[in-house]
Amino acid sequence: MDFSTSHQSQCTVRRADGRNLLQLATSLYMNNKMNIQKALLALLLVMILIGNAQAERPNIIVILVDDMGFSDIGCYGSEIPTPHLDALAAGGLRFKQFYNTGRCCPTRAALLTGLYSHQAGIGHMTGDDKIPGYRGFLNDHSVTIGDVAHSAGYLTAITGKWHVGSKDRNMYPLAHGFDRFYGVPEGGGFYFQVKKGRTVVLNDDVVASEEKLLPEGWYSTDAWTEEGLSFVDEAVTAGKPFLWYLAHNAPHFPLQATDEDVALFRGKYRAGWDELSNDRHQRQIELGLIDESWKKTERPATIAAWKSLSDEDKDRFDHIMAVYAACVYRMDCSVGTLIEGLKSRGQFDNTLILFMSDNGGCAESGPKGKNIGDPTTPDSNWFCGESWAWMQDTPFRKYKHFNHEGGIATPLIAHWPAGIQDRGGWRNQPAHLIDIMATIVDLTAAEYPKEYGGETIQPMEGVSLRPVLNGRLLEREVIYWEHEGNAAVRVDDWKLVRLGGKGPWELYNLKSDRTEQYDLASTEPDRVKKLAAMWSAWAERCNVSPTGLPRKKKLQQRKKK
Ligand SMILES: [Ca+2]
Repeated sequence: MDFSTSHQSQCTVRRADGRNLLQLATSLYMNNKMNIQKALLALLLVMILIGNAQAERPNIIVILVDDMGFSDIGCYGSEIPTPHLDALAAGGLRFKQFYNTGRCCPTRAALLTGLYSHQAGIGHMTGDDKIPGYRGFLNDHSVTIGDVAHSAGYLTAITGKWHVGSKDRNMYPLAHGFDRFYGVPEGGGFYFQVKKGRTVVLNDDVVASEEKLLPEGWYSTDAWTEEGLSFVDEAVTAGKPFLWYLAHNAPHFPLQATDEDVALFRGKYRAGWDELSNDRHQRQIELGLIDESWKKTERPATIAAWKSLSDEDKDRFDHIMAVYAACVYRMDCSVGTLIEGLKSRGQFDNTLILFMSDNGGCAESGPKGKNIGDPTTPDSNWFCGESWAWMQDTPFRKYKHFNHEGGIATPLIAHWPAGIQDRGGWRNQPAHLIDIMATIVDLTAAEYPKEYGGETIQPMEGVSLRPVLNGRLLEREVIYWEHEGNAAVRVDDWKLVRLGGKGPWELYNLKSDRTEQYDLASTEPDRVKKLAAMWSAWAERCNVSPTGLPRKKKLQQRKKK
């Protein structure tokens, strides 16, 4: 698809509209022999019309993908073809240093509320540890982007994976500011057919469950996109702008894809993770994403050298990665459906599309990965595992769960023809999911509430990305992380990070060492002390357990006392 050509034609239409209005005013004057006063009035009307068109608030689509590594799309170095995302990048911006929280539920909580996830009650997953930072659902002292955009007159919709509380309907999207919902309240976990413990819900109605199966040919990635476009139709009919949070479960395990899509990639991964990771790294350097001087993270000792594997193992691993690539490829195809859907509805030019992943590559299931059953059918359970996750996070250290760059760094593409002038540019400003709420408040001209539903609402933690979209600097002081005891704080180019609640602090200068290879903690003890004190004060302020998730055993002991 030649996106740049289509995009230019969109801009031409906008300019032609303005010219046509001017021509109309002139011809009215000439043909009807209007007096000067009437002509001036007509011109004034034209100027007001043009002014209104330019000031029109944008639609906003936030696309979040699940468990996708930093280097898994073409415009961030991948060999997986992602032409539609690449086209968005070419027509918009890519961020080099955008961050998530390192895990599914906390990322969703931070994105939705503009708070650090512990402040919203989701420091871990959806289990309830009965303490404020770790309740497992969005608390009453937070509002969502749905609440805020709805209050500003937007139609608000979510499709796909919710996963921020589902024990009762008060935790569902419609109770959190969304007008429309089509997706899975309990999380993702399937592509072809609803699995045990999950439901597919339309607004508040269960439309698929174990007892009421999905139709033959249903595929989650396509369904989230197609149903979302029907919500766009509703907004267009109502004459409202829309906010659409499109939360894919792809490419999270269990990896499942059609025969046709898997066949596109089968055999392509026989080159192995050593060679393909190097290829990705080289492309990242050529793209200007990664500095050549940063040392690429070496293959951990837990992962076998590709050349040491038997032919049988190579074939097995090739098949696993082919299924993962098929999931990413199909997700990109759905972005193509989205783009075409917006264009055919005349909504493409003034829509801000943001694309990101909720955490880094997933090493769960260990270096061997998992391949149970046939991945082209619902009853299968395939995982990439650590070996491919290392390649997916090229050139960074660690994976999902961790606060090293491999866990928390994600692509961020921002595309908005009417609002972003720089086509194909890079942005190097560090930014975080907490900034999405502030950006939405800014662009929708909403008022972020101090009180909501009779409860006090915590102030937003993030800053609007609007300045950086047009080349100005963000006023950013510090970003914090904590998940399962893994923790980090970043101020300017300095990052303090640890592995686990008891791990020693490591210190890196990300300008000279983004890949976190040279720990400067022992040579900069004062800086370590200062940043660690900042982290502790943040943990105290934001309901973060200082050494990680409080274990149930400890809670039980506390109850006995
Ligand atoms: Ca995830």
